[in-house]
Amino acid sequence: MGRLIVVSNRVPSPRERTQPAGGLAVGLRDAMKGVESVWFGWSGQYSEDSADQEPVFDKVEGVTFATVDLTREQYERFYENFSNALLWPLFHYRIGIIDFHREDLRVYREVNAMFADHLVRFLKPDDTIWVHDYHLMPLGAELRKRGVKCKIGFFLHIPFPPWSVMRVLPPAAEFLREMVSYDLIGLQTEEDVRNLNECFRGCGLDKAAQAFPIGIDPKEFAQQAVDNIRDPEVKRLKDSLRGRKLILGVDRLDYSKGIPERLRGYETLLKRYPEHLRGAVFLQISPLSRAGVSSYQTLRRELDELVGFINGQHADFDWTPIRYLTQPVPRALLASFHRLADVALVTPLRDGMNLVAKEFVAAQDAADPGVLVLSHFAGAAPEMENALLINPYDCDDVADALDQALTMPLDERQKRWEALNEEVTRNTAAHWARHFLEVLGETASPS
Ligand code: GDG
Repeated sequence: MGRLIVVSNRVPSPRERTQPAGGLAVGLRDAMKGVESVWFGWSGQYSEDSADQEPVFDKVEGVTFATVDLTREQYERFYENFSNALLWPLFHYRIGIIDFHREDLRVYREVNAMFADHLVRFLKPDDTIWVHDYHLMPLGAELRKRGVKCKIGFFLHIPFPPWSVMRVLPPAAEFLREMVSYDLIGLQTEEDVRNLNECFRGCGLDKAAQAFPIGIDPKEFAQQAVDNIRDPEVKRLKDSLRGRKLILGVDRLDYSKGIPERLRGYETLLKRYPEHLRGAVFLQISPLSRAGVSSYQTLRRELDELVGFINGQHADFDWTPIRYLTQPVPRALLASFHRLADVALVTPLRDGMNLVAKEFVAAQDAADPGVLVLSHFAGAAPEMENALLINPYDCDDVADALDQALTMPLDERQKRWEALNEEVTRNTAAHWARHFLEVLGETASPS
């Protein structure tokens, strides 16, 4: 068997290489075990001239990490502008906030070509290449242009929009034509598959994608949740609740996650179900993300105002309804916070999968599990029908589900949790990676 070459925009930092954090890194590392593998991508560093550089190779526990730098201009135009201020909102159905500039497209293509130039120098004929995410959609075509005949698979971690939305992207048809170069295209859900297949048809292309819903490493997360439950920091959170129920929200500060909608839903609960006033605390952990992109700065200001407004309206002198953090919480503590929580509130307006929903389930205590309130628009929703599924655009729907969650009897909580946990345990990150690679291996060899 040849080598596995994983390509993603960011590769794990030197510290994360020995301690992979999060489902994706853990799942990929599992798939890389026992196979000679290389993980190629951006170093996270800048240099003046990215074309004239040699990749840095670093072998850790059998995986070779190969990284290259970007220039500041590439970081801004390829990563911040084209990837995060255009493709991200577009693929999350937010046409109203996209920002297209031809110069950004030029640099997006330049970085994909630069990645391909570096890769061809160390690729071997029997390598299998696995490209990840929206930053690198044209990479397969760039590799083919350079004569690469290896199997190349692509997995998109975010949703794929329908043709009526996708065609807003000026180079949509070009991108779709280029995606045909991949031997296998994996998406998160059946809905995404329908959308991409419709886009292919819209452009007269004969190609089809497949769904590979991503999972987490539930054992590892559950273990962290149990191991750290007596940590002094976790105890501090527990003591601070003084018997009140804990509603938890955890998301990068991103407009796709529906955080303002969630806050309005919680405020509606306080207004319509006043018995929960002082009876619960809502902890929202939202580490800052993509702070250089203006739509993220706007969201941050909106949240600052909304949290202040709701707390001002409803707080008492010894009770604050919302605790809001924009710093990240260490993963080990986060796992135990999930275990302490009575309710997880996961309300994306659109999300590829949403691993937080799965992490919450994995972290629960089977004897006294919490309740998951989950948006229909998370990619995880079709697998998690035993959650309380809500429409985040309807604050009354969110409030009703919160009330139901906060008052749900133990036997119903257990029944729902057991079904959810079975699903989370069945479809792990390791299973996801192995399955994708298996199907890629079975595709007909490129001619
Ligand atoms: C993309 C897609 C898809 C969050 N806050 C903290 C923290 N986190 C961790 C969570 C979870 C991860 O970050 C977030 O994963 P999600 O899946 O929820 O969302 P995205 O970052 O948008 O990921 C998504 C995913 O790719 C995988 O395919 O599911 O749809 O958008 O693991 O726990 N971790 C720590 N501190 C925090 O404060 N340590």
